[in-house]
Amino acid sequence: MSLIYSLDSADVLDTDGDGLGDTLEDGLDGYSALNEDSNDDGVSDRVEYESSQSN
Ligand SMILES: [Ca+2]
Ligand SMILES: [Ca+2]
Repeated sequence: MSLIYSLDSADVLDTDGDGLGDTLEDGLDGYSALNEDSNDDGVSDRVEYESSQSN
């Protein structure tokens, strides 16, 4: 599984600026590539995503 959220690559678009690439967010349930806090709970998508991956 390839996790592409680094902005080091010029190929990664991040429209909402949360640090997760558009392609990654488009492929995940509950994440919007146009909203840095897709579920509006005050925690950015990147923080939630990294938390969900840290096992
Ligand atoms: Ca994003
Ligand atoms: Ca959130």
